[in-house]
Amino acid sequence: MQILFRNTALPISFASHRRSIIIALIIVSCVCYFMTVSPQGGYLSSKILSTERSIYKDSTGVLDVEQMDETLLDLAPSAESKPSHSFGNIIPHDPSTSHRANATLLMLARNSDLDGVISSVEQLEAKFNRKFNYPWVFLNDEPFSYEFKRRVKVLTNGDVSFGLIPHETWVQPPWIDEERARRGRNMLTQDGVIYGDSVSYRNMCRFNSGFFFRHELLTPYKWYWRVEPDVRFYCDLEYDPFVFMEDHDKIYGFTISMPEWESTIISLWSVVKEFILDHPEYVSPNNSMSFISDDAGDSYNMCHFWSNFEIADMDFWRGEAYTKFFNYLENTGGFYYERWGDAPVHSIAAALFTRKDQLHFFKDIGYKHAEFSHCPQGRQWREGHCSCNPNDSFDFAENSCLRHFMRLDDDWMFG
Ligand SMILES: Nc1nc2c(ncn2[C@@H]2O[C@H](COP(=O)(O)OP(=O)(O)OP(=O)(O)O)[C@@H](O)[C@H]2O)c(=O)[nH]1
Ligand SMILES: *[C@@H]1O[C@H](CO)[C@@H](O)[C@H](O)[C@H]1NC(C)=O
Ligand SMILES: *[C@@H]1O[C@H](CO)[C@@H](O)[C@H](O)[C@H]1NC(C)=O
Ligand SMILES: *[C@@H]1O[C@H](CO)[C@@H](O)[C@H](O)[C@H]1NC(C)=O
Ligand SMILES: [Mg+2]
Repeated sequence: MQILFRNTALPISFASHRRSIIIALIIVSCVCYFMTVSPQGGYLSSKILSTERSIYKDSTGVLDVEQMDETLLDLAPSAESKPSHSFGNIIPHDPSTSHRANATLLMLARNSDLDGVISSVEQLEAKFNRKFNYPWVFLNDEPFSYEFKRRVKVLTNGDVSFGLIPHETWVQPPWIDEERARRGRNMLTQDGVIYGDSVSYRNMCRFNSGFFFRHELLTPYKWYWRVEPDVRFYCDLEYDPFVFMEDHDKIYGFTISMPEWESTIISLWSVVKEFILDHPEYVSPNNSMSFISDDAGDSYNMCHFWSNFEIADMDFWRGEAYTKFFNYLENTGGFYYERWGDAPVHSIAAALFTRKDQLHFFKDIGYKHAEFSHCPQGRQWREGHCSCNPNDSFDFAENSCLRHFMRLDDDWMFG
């Protein structure tokens, strides 16, 4: 099953070999169509289709299983779930199946995260991706073990790739003054800040801030959904959030927002302000400054989108504004001298360099990371069959930044 849904497009080099096959398949499809105009509907049609599939395969003997299944799926991409009439159309017009976004699911993980990885993938597959079959990309600063790949690949029908992170985009750069970095780590450790003394956590934050979207396994894609080990997805998602983002001209989607530990980003805001002064041209006239500042940009209020969940447009990170912004931050060494997180870095950029209507609160996606969750309310909770307690949602917490996001609506226009 691993390979069945891998490609929906015919590779051009196979096209001529397949012409006669396609003609034969059109005939098969027509036969299916007439056979399935029957009271039993879709279930019967898929049974017949799979029978036809194997008959056809036996009678040609030249195609391997992978090619065969891809070809059939081109013509009937939703054989299991859609009513029979779609088979008569050859190219189905159902909008839920005919358009897929240029998107991937993404997880950074260690081999030792395997149990948590399986748990997260299992849930996202069951709640969403079983119907959409988006590919997964897993990245690691060390090679994934055979066992890791074997256990993860089996969880999805989508394509799965496992990538190694280039050394120079992961480790502390040689120009960083290690003595100064060590003083910074000691200071945070004394303050009792989580991961205060961790270099690998800093590597991770810097990689997620400036490099993941340039990894060769991600450059083929525009959209990503970031997933972490050991998160929870509470609700069924019946629509495609990537297509939603595309159709509504969105750039960045989140579920939970909260304040950052101030001591991890002591100098970040002053660097941001310098950047804005140097490059006012990148700041959107309809920015979300009031999400990240309570005094019109003088100081940072620490609010950020919690980046362990992100559905976003990598072309924004790859664009001129963010590229210059990241390089500006990188050159200060703040990722190592302090402990700048990818969450405030992403959030500040998304708030300043996009229009506020390009940020999206996925209030219908029930999600939990560590001890914080977002649970949909009312109709969305019922229709999503959500397993979370709607009363237990970080949205209502004193230190949630959701009200800062909501007040963007009040400023002017829409959110
Ligand atoms: N390959 C690799 N992945 C890492 C490393 N450190 C963190 N990650 C991954 O980066 C993401 C964030 O790391 P976490 O340790 O979960 O950090 P966090 O979410 O801020 O903190 P928690 O509340 O502990 O989850 C997760 O997907 C981790 O699996 C590392 O050293 N190597
Ligand atoms: C997907 O998006 C990436 C990044 O924008 C782009 O380079 C690539 O050509 C796109 N692929 C398709 C099939 O549109
Ligand atoms: C900003 O919002 C205003 C008010 O809705 C709108 O008229 C204007 O076109 C927007 N500007 C940009 C650059 O999007
Ligand atoms: C949620 O809170 C309300 C009011 O406090 C209470 O009446 C209700 O029973 C709670 N629901 C659940 C599912 O806990
Ligand atoms: Mg985590």
